Amino acid sequence: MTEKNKTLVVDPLDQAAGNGLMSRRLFLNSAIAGGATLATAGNAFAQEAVVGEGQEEWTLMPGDDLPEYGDVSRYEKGRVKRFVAPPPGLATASLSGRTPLHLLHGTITPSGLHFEVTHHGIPDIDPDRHEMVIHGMVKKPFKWNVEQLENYPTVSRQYFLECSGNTRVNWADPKPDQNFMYMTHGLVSGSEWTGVPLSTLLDECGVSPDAKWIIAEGADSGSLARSIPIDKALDDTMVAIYQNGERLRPSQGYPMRILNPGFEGNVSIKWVRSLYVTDKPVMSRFETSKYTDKLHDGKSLQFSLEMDVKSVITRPSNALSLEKRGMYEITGLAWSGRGKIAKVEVSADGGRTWAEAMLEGPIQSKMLTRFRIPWMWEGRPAILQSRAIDEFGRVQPSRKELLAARGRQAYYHYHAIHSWSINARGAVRHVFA
Ligand SMILES: Nc1nc2c(c(=O)[nH]1)N[C@H]1C(S)=C(S)[C@@H](COP(=O)(O)O)O[C@H]1N2
Ligand SMILES: [Mo]
Repeated sequence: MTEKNKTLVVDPLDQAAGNGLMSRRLFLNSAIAGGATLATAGNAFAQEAVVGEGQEEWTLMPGDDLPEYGDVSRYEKGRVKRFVAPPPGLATASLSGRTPLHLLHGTITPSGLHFEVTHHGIPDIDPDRHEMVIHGMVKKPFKWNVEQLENYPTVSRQYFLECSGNTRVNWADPKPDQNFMYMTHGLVSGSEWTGVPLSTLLDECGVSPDAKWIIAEGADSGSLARSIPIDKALDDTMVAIYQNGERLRPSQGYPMRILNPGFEGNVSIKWVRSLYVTDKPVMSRFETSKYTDKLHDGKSLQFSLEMDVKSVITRPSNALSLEKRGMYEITGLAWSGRGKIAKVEVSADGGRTWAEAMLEGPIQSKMLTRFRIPWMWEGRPAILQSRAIDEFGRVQPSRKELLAARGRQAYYHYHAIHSWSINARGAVRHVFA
């Protein structure tokens, strides 16, 4: 195919919304399907030149020995997390590393790239000297080390984890943040978590019928503590010991952590050492001065634990500009703290018209869902947006709607529609639309 006839003639019937959005089925059922029609297609090559000369050195000699624990290719070492420096002068500084969502495909975040938030650094825990105890309003307190937990019947489930501070720069900024998207959205990741349902362990201890809360506390130096409602603890909370098939990474809570699916990340206590069963919340600093939500009237919401319905386009994004006109795939991630994603709509004209994106299955409750839709970019300016809807009919709000409802003094739980503007040269910027 020559460069010239690569320009695609698109059947108007395949158009699904304004400014070039195509039917989500286009790549599936069209005669024009295939890499050659994409603007990002590879280079043409002259057949004769390939054989024989100019052989690369790796084709000429035996390769390396086998590693005991595999690492990524040395050419991939630049695909790393990004850190946000704590404000200067803080004694106990929180650190966070953000997942480079724009460099990943699928829905599972490689363990080494899982985002992390730690308020007191990463403790170096010897698993032989670490135990978790359940005590308080129980018939019989028990404690377990990781070996003992591993002998229980475990469950493996895929869940997203999101810090409620994710995307918080978008609350107040007078100007949209132009850092690459992991700075705005990189505090969310998806994993397969394996662990023991907390209900199994609570059962063994015999929880009092008057119990209402469980206070989970970590073994890090600041012993972060949060209160978990008993209904959640008896529903799907787990004590996770594996992540993506391997023992937890130190950053994620090695050797054991609480995982509260769909809840704000802060409640999923890492390095957990104590679960205290009680009838009232602990009112720790992390559920009073932090992780509460200021409202218009000066009052604050407390225990706003469930994460909202949210989505973001990861490609194209401000880290990945468009090089030429033609057909692209718009793709991104959607999630809801309450259940499954039911639908994602995409707009290329700043929200005037919307087309339904294809959701990649199996769609799992409280897990990232990938969406895709073909887009014909003719070189005109565009504003790309995605809007997620969950199985309970919750719709991701526009920025305007969210600010009207919550005001600008809010800090956590920003989840509005995110907008990428594309100019005639294909450069992508974050805009408030
Ligand atoms: N013990 C302990 N647990 C913790 C934290 C912490 O600093 N200490 N940070 C919390 C916060 S704010 C978040 S968002 C999640 C992040 O989990 P991750 O680092 O595995 O992504 O862990 C939570 N659990
Ligand atoms: Mo967090």
